[in-house]
Amino acid sequence: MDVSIVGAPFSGGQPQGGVEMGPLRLVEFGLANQLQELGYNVDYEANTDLESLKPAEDPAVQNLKNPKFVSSVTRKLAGQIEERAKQNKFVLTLGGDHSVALATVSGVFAAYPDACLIWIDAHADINTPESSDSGNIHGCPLSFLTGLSKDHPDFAWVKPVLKTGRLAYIGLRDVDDAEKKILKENNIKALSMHHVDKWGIGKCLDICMDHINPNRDLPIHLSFDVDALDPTVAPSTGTPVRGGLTFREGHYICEALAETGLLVAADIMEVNPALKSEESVFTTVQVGCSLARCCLGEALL
Ligand code: DIR
Ligand code: MN
Ligand code: MN
Ligand code: MN
Repeated sequence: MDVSIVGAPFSGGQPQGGVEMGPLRLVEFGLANQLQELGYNVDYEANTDLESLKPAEDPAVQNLKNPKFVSSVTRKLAGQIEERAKQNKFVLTLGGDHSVALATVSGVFAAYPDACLIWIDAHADINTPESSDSGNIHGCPLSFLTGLSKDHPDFAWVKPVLKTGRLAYIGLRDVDDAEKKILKENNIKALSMHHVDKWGIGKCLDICMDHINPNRDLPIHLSFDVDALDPTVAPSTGTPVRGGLTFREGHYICEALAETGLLVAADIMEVNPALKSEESVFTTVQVGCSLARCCLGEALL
């Protein structure tokens, strides 16, 4: 399989600058060459022109900040991702903040309508415009993608491609009250760090897969927010939360999904090279690259 790396150098879904430098740092670290060494043909679209989509004025609409900028960037990236997925390429999207999942899930599910989504994150990212306290769109993509939010004018283009029964989470530990209600009411498989402690990462992933991919025959999309990892493992990220996944637990998820042979796309999101020390940035970029390689089978014997 060929791999298409799609850079998403974008920070408009949240207030902290720097996360738009994530993709370039991951690529400068050697990610494309590393994947070539695993035997893949690799192409890379850097998308260095996203700033040109920034409107002169972009006031909050229904409480969401930068709606026009986020919408036009994610809409553009969704088209690129769909095109590559339809060419049977493994699409590896590098964030950028997690609002970019509006693009990755829209694009991947346009190519694979029966896919399922595994979301690795400290946060549930399923706020509606109404429920979001922050107004940051990186906390909302899943409410649009599942159709739980549907009347925001700037996101009318986002189709409800994701059934709630095809979504599962691992790593949660900072979930808003309104999001807890949404997860419960929609019966979404949501495993927190408590479940990882209780059952171990292997059983947690099996439980998720039994729910969203019971016959192990559906394509899988992984969206990995590096803040799912413990801040000691991935310090340079915008909203770190203590008590996260270990280095091995994070890698296990990627390795086990690669092992299924069903993984068709992965997102490595929220690497912010402007935060913390240069050593922290190195650690975070290094782990981001290593997760991506494991998604593509590096650790399989
Ligand atoms: C919070 C934090 N739930 C929000 N979300 C974050 O802003 O909606 N997501 N940090 O990654
Ligand atoms: Mn996230
Ligand atoms: Mn997060
Ligand atoms: Mn946030």
